[in-house]
Amino acid sequence: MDRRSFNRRMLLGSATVATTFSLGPEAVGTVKRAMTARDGGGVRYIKMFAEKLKGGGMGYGLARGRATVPGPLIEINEGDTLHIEFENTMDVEASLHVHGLDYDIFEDGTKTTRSSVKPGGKRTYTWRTHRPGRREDGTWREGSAGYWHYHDHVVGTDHGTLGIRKGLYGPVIVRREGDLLPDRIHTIVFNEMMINQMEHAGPDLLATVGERVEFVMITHGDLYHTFHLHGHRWAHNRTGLLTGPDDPSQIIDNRIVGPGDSFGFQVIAGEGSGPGAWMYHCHVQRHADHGMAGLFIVREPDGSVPRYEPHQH
Ligand SMILES: [Cu+2]
Repeated sequence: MDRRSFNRRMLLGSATVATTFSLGPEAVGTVKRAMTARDGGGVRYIKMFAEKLKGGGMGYGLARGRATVPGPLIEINEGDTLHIEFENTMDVEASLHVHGLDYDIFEDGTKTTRSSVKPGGKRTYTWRTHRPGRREDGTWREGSAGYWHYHDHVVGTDHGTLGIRKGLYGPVIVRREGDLLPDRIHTIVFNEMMINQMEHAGPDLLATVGERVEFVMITHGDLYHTFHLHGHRWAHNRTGLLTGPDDPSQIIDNRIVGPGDSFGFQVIAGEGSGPGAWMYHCHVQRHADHGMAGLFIVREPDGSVPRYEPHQH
């Protein structure tokens, strides 16, 4: 197959061609099945460190000296319990506060519940999750599955305002059994006028055409924004995916987001639109003009990205 026909067929979204690409010619004719999340119910242990970064920032990391902004992705399944041994290596009190999950009152990462950690101190936070199900009164109870996030709640003020501004936040994904697993995950955090703590430009996010790419989008700070992605769209529901032909969810490519919000979705990179350096940005014009924009770089299978070439006459 020459490259031109290969790419054209890739762009039509044929699962068979995707299999050809990933497994080789002998797999032609087989159907690629997306991997799905398993049921939870496990108990997991991780370590988390809060650290000062060069340049005055702060970040969370899974090991000493490895802090990043955003902090590390925590990915668990509904039913799982997570114990986090948290160590504060900084010279100011810090904490871990999570959205969306279950935790006891003395685990919420605030000073009022004495669940913050002194400089140089340690403590364990326990986060639990639950599957959806029926309550005893017959009403339906939601499950924990969702695109959530964690952040500091004590640095600077009793609401962690300075900690968040300096980078103490990160993504949490709780998956439901059967949820589709992506080929790659990108986290985008709007924080004041920054994207992932970068001023005047967001990070380049890479993918290869045909990959299932998951975005986790979180907002912090004092401003409201809109998140827009070029050339791709998603469903306005828990997963960002339609469950079938009768799913009434609205399809969108632009979503208003405010402080403390988080959501996520999956796209097939370049589906229907092809490879290219697709822009993502805040659609508040003043914010975009300030530099709240980055590129979702969808490469050809050979790694190249189509460039704009002016026509020669
Ligand atoms: Cu904005």
